[in-house]
Amino acid sequence: MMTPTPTPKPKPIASGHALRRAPTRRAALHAGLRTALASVGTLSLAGCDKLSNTPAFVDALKSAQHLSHAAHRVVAGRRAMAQEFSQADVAAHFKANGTLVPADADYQALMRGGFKEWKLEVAGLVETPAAFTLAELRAMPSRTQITRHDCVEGWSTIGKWKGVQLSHLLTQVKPLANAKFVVFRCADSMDGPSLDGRDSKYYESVDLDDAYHAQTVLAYELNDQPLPVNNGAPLRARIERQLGYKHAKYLMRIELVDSFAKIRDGNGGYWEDQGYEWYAGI
Ligand SMILES: Nc1nc2c(c(=O)[nH]1)N[C@H]1C(S)=C(S)[C@@H](COP(=O)(O)O)O[C@H]1N2
Ligand SMILES: [Mo]
Repeated sequence: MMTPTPTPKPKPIASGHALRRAPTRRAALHAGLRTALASVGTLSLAGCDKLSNTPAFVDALKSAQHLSHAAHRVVAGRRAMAQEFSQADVAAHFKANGTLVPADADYQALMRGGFKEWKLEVAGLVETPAAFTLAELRAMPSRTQITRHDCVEGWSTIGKWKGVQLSHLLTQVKPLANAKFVVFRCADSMDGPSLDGRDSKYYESVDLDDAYHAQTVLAYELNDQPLPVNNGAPLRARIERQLGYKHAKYLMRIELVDSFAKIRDGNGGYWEDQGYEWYAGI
């Protein structure tokens, strides 16, 4: 059976919140590229010009996100693996993007302390909420994988990640029967430290298929080194079957929820609230 997916709700950037900052260059770039990518997808179907003139066909294109989510489920199944590469494919330098060093005071303090005081909270719809130190996470069974990171801005980098499978943590905290999504809460504010008092921290979410997927790891190493701050230290998510913006860096808390309708603008992620697709399948 298909899991229910949130309806994609494209909407204008920066709508609603009078004090919200103007769209950044990055937001515009991300949005522009998505439009470009979408039209490439449409072009490959342009031969079917009779079809493409019918309103039903246009509607079908509009629901492409839904189809791609469904197709992943039906054709590939929940266990389909993202491609893994060999050591020789690993790029000399893994590009960093988005926040490079969170300016937030609480993160800065943790960073100065070498993340010894940092803990990952796991809470929400679980039987036994817990918090894990980095040392505790490192002592758990680990998975190492060499994968290609694809950013919506049009670049890719192959890197080697080591971390604990999210499924391992979930098994420990025991999600309740009504839990449907995992929400990742990050340390970095996207609008500078609380411009208007509104929470602007980066966040993301996945469904339980991706949460329990073998390649979904919370990574503390990149290319055999402790995860650099630029790439999300001390811990970042790897969601290998989806685009770069799903891979939340600077993890602070993980919440099991039954819906993200009441979280921030209700679209399941920072970029999703700016109009991106929630399901960013590659
Ligand atoms: N917390 C946080 N996570 C984030 C981002 C961010 O700005 N903040 N940017 C996202 C985007 S758009 C990409 S492409 C990747 C970049 O990861 P990297 O810096 O390791 O290349 O992180 C994603 N996760
Ligand atoms: Mo990205």
